[in-house]
Amino acid sequence: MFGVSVIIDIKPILLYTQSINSANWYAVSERGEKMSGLFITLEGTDGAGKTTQIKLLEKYLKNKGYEVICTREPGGTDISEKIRKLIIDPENIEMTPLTEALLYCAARAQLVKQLIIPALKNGSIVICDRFVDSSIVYQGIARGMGADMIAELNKYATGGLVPDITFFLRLDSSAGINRKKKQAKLDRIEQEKESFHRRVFAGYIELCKKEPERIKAIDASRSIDDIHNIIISHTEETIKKLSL
Ligand code: ATM
Repeated sequence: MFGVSVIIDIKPILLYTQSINSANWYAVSERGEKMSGLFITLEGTDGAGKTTQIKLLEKYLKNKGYEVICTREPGGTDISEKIRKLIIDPENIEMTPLTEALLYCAARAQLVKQLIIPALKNGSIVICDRFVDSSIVYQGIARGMGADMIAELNKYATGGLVPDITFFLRLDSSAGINRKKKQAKLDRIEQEKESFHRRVFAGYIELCKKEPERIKAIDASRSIDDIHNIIISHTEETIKKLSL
């Protein structure tokens, strides 16, 4: 149904996919099989409103007759949800940055293999709350592990899968965390100092500049309806552009 872009660091696969149709890039599995779904991710600092927008987009696309699968990171499968608990547990204060980065990768590897790739092969639209970009900004930039190293690690975890569209809900980091603080007990990552969340925000801005084609930044202080309309218009545009 759709063309899906993917960056895979294996040249023969890229050549193979390009030769199928030189006008479009197709998502391919690790073995180079073509996929026909659409992969959308939402990113942002905590409290930016991703969950609300995912629900609205899901409803909109389902009403249009698309098969839609919503998932989240870390999580989305039984195994990945168990890993999530381990990562965000406030008691795990001894967790090293490398352990944390690898656990996010492990949860992601399971989700990609078990749920995302099969759904994309099936022609579904997959909407994922966070993906590799989160690791690049939280672990790579805010924790200081290095964006390139984290990106490289994640290529192994995902087989090189890259979303077709990423919506970055841009909300100043302290505003987001303040919203969260009013809600409930904070998890291990939310408990990080304000300077950490500021680095996350700056990391996202950097990433947006690096990949303006894929990442669409939206001012998250706008109304829910405004944001939803921007998201659906961009999604429709991408569906049209990539449709086969
Ligand atoms: P959610 O609150 O969006 O479900 O994500 C859990 C936390 O994990 C979130 N914390 N805050 N603030 C962001 C963080 N996270 C990473 O640090 N790296 C990642 O790769 C992902 C997917 C999430």
